Amino acid sequence: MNHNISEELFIKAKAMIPGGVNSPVRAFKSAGCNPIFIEKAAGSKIYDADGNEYIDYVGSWGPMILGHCHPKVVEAIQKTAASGASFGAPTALETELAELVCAAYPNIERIRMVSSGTEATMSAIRLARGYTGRDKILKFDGCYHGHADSLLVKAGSGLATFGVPTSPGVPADFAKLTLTATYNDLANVKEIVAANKGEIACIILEAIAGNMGCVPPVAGFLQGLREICTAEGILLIIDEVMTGFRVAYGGAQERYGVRGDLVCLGKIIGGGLPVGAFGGKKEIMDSLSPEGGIYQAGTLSGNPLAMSAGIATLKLIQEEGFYQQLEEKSAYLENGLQQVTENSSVATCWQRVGGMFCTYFQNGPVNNFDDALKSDTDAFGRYFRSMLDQGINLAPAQFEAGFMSIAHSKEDLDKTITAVEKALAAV
Ligand code: KE4
Repeated sequence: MNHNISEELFIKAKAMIPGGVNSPVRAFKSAGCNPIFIEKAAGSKIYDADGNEYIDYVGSWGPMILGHCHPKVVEAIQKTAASGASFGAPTALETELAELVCAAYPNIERIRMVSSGTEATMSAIRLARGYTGRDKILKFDGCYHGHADSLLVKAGSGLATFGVPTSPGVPADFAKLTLTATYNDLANVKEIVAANKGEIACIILEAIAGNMGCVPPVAGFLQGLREICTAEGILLIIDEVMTGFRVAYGGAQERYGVRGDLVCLGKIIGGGLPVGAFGGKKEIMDSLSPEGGIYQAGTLSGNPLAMSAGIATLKLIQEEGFYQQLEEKSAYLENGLQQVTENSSVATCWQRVGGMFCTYFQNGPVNNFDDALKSDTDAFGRYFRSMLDQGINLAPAQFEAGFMSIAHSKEDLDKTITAVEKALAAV
């Protein structure tokens, strides 16, 4: 494939934008090649600046569950834009999207819109701290909840239960308030909670960890966290920015039957436009300004354009049979890939929940971040580049999830399966 124009655009971008991208993963560093610059998209396809066509399994990192440029979503955005993009004042559209989301999540009695997943989790954590009067939080290694300071933290060394920054610019004293545990390890959570009794405001997790590939919760893990939080007065924050409306209309909480005290959402509820949200029990949410004293705000929070895209998207995906179709497409791809990989000498492990999935380059299984780190990331890079060259756009990093859309056709899936066979030979 010819990428001359993308290469030129990358050089120009790097002259103005750090790394040439507005979000690091887009730079393809983990893929071992320069990024493609996208010019347009439609359905399951994206098209780069050189006119190359790709079957897209990134889908803007999850939002494009309907496929790109769904006519009804485009129409909703165009119609709203003709009346004004943003007013900095309340609109009925915000309440309409709030009603749709709350109808899908019985544990969300009140919800506030923001403009990114990071804002949603950052705000939920401040709310949990203000509501409980406690300062410490607990997260899981390998889970990503956006780039707020409290969340760019990893386990401290040795027996230290406090966290240390994963990024320069996060004060050590701040990171110390973030405890980190091993995903899917309830015993580890119990020992950390016991060592910090009465001091933890919240436990935050991805109910399906989509930022270390695709790691489902083991049986009893979510329920165990729920019981610990209830017993200890800790708020359980379930970050469904990625899984919300992805693995079921009611997200991972519908799938696994465990309810958080607070829920964070994003991606699909914006239909590709900037929307995040956090919500939960009225008693907790009403602690937020202007009702309560916990401050949280945003100029473009709930803006009409983004609300319109989200409303149009949720109305379409709540239609009868949508998730059954998505499951059938995802299972078809999985079965095809399993057959191909069974005949390959390359060690791979495929993990999937609904329309999100990951191919790990190792034998697996992957139940936590330490497991995920055993993957052969060089092999992933060679595989990724071969798939891209064959017109398949995968998530450009081993520790990311891929996403199915309802627009992917059987022809797309068959082409993908064939491409995998050739790509594994290149690994
Ligand atoms: P944003 O601030 O990027 O909108 O959302 C942060 C976030 C929060 N919670 C979860 C579970 C998430 O997956 C994310 C963001 N996901 C990544 C993809 N792994 C976004 C891609 C990127 O950073 O460019």
